Amino acid sequence: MNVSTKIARNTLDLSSFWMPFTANRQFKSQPRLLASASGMTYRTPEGREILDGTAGLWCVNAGHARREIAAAVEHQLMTLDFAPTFQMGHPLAFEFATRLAAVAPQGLDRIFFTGSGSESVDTALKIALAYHRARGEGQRTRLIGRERGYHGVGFGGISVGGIVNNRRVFPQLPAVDHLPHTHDPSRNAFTRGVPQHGAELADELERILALHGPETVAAVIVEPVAGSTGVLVAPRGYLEKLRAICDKHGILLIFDEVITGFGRLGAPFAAQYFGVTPDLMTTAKGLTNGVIPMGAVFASRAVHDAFMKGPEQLIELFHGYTYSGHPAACAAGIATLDIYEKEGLLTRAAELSSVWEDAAHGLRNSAHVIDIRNLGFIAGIELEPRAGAPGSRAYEALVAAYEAGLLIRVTGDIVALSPPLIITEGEVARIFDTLRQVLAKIA
Ligand code: PXG
Repeated sequence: MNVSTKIARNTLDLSSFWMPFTANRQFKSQPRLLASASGMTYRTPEGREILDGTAGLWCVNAGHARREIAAAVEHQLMTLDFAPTFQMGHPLAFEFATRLAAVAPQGLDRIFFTGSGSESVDTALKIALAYHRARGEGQRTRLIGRERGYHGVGFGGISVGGIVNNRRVFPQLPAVDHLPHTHDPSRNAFTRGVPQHGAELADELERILALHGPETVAAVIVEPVAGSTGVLVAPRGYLEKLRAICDKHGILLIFDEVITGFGRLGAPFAAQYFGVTPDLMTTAKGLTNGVIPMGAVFASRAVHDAFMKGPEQLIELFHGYTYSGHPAACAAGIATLDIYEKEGLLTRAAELSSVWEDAAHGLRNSAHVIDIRNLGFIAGIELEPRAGAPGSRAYEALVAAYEAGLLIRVTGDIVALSPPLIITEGEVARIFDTLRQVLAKIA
């Protein structure tokens, strides 16, 4: 047992760490700690096993403690720990980009590295604006997001995002509008996989474009499956319609694949799953199996090549991060891709998705459940909110699940599940059996 697993809860000072997206005082009065992890399983400091139903935060797609990744990172740190990528280069960044281009949706083979999903989103929005400027259409300054969208916490991301609590306190980019969200329980409740109803909601884009003038719009950004706001799957035909409307008006389409990328739906990316190719795609999380922070924006040749004009000694895009293409992150990413390829993980969710789907929908008659949604290795289980106390029931489910040995995520009164892609059929059953018992126990 290593040092961290020996730290008992009551000997640890919790006061200095200001925790992100957490009710700090509530947490610190009743902490839930994870001290080590391997494969599908976390362990608490006391050594209790917690089955990882969420791949950490939708990121540990190849499972925990992968020796190959750790070895690659250690080797890289002792070979080249850091090197700038501004006006300099190191081999691994080029190698990783080439490897990513090979699994990318057709044509999205120009890769810009970032440090996180939020940075990927802000990078993609800036590339879209600069792309139009480079083509002599600098009047295209407007960005369109969607209600209930989550695109991280940068000022760009919260502006195009559609989560009210993430927006209300902070100033927004000035020229942004939002599509309506696609969640329609009156027609789509308990849908297995892609919902049948709602493609017509994409037509709202035409209305928004008519209002602002389509020639003022730079880009539309959506998640193919909204994760953070509770597993909202794009309805059948919806993404195709967005693609067609963007093409008609010369607007770039951005898919935010921070969650759906790297095998979550049973294809390498949602673009391939849905058969719709965006112009820009944002990723992070599963890019490095979550173990070293990194993001990447995939751009089409057309977008990239629009910048490669003018005098060759001039910087084409005034944007980048100290950690763009960090050597240790590239090493982790290449080792992660090796695992994904060797173990077939980028398509494994397709093989087991019916097992996952049946198990998820097996909760249909469980206590409090008012909707179940799923795609690939994602499930959303919506609970009836308590009158006057929205979110309290799901929060209690989170606490009870942790006590019962299962890690879940909750958002509002929705339970979200997204296990590592290495999950076995037995572990799928365990997740939903445990959750059924948890739901039966809470009021
Ligand atoms: N876009 C999408 C679609 C995301 O889901 C981000 C951007 C931002 O990524 P970073 O790396 O900056 O956090 C995300 C992040 C949850 C949860 O429980 C989801 C995210 C992060 C934390 C929790 O739903 N997604």
